[in-house]
Amino acid sequence: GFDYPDWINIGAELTDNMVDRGFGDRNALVGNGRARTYKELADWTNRLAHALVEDYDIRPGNRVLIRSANNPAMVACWLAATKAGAVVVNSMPMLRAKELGQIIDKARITHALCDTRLMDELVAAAKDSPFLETVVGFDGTANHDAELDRAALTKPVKFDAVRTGRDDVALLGFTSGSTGEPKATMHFHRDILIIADGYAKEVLGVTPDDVFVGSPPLAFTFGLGGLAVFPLRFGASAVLLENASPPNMIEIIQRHRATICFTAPTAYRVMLRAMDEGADLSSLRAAVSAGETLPAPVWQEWHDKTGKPMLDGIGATEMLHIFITNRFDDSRPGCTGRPVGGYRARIVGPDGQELPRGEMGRLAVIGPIGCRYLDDPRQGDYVQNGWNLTGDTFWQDEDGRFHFAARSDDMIVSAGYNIAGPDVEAALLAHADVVECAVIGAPDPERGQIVQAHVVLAPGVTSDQTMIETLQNHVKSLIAPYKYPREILFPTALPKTLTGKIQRFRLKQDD
Ligand code: 3SK
Repeated sequence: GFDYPDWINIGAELTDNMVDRGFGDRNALVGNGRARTYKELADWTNRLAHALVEDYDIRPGNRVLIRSANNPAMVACWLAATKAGAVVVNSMPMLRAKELGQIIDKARITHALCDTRLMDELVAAAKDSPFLETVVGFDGTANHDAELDRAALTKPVKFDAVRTGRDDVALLGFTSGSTGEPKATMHFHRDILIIADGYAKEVLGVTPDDVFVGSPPLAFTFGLGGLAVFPLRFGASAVLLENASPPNMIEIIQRHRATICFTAPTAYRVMLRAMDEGADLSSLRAAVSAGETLPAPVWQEWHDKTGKPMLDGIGATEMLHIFITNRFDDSRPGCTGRPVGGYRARIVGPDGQELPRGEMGRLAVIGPIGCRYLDDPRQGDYVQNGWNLTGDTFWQDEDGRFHFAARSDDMIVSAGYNIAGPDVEAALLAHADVVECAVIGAPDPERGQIVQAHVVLAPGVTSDQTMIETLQNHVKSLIAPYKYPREILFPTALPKTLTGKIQRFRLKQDD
């Protein structure tokens, strides 16, 4: 089991305590052209925490939204707000006012810390919010030249972190459900330590010499774990990229001799092609793949080229991080592996009964971290008899390894992004020329799935390439651009039940 003191504050745990343990002079975070040691990170977050409390009146339990791309300032704001006892919601820079508004209202956000380059959409969302009182800008570049940075400048470098209980909520991780209604998952201070002392220690064996790199946003708990919690828990370092395109990651892996990479299969494919062109990725000792299923040929080619297995894993925002994974000495193509220490997993049928080995069913998992939705009736769907019922269909082989079969619900997983089809439909329907539409995930060799829209146009409107581009741009202007439909088809009608419900499964079958 995991045995922690009654009082822990994860903000202090990952900074001041690391200095006390002798890591002060080692690099913690690298980004935007600058490296910060653990001592610098501790001082920075303490100054920020003073400013948050003294100048912006943040109190324990306040819900604080952070809006930023991946950079050291975002991590510093997260740790500082946590030191001040806040419950933090990290959010992605691509979200627009409508999506931010949903999060703000659901989590009753009172304060927002925002990279000044990303203010517009947040200010628009704040206008409509009855909860959000204070929006403070910080400088996500290395210049420290924004309101919050100036307030922090003159503050002391020591701060007594709020004495939070190990099972006080520290973090709200947002996930969009298949209905498009976002859900907030609550996570305790101790949960954040458990993902490091469980998965990262047991599976990755992180040492202070490790250098982490990767693409998932810190707003996604996959990224927060892999690019902030895991390195900081073990005195290692992370290189944070605002633009983590595969070519940028390849350049950074070579320049910093990165040892552990967290990304999705699409990026590993590009890395394999880059190796053909001479890229030297030999410093990587762990290639972690999650967020979408890892195709067996990618695993195989990686193994052939590097002599090392890839570590495919499955996690969930509900469970905070990865709970089933391959190991360095037990990894196979087309297989997700075995539960992380402390977790049990099984395959269940429609009534929750355990299915025999080899049969496909819903993946259920139980362990030290479980799903706790904030004020959401869907809690009872996800947790039944103590088991967390993920939305994924798996099967278990005779040796006990788990194998992914399909997503069970309507979520589209494209290049590591979870996209709720109904969100895209709502955006399309806001266009005057769209009469009705249905959005599905269509198989795609590069991205796993792509967003495919079936759109019935108003009479007389021409269904040509210009219309496709018009609708794509329209969606990008309303919701986060990564959700736009890469493929748009123009049927004259949609398949429907007698009661008028659109039959999306029939569109999937037609694919
Ligand atoms: O597999 C996922 O989608 C996931 C979600 C949250 C945290 C970690 C992972 C791998």
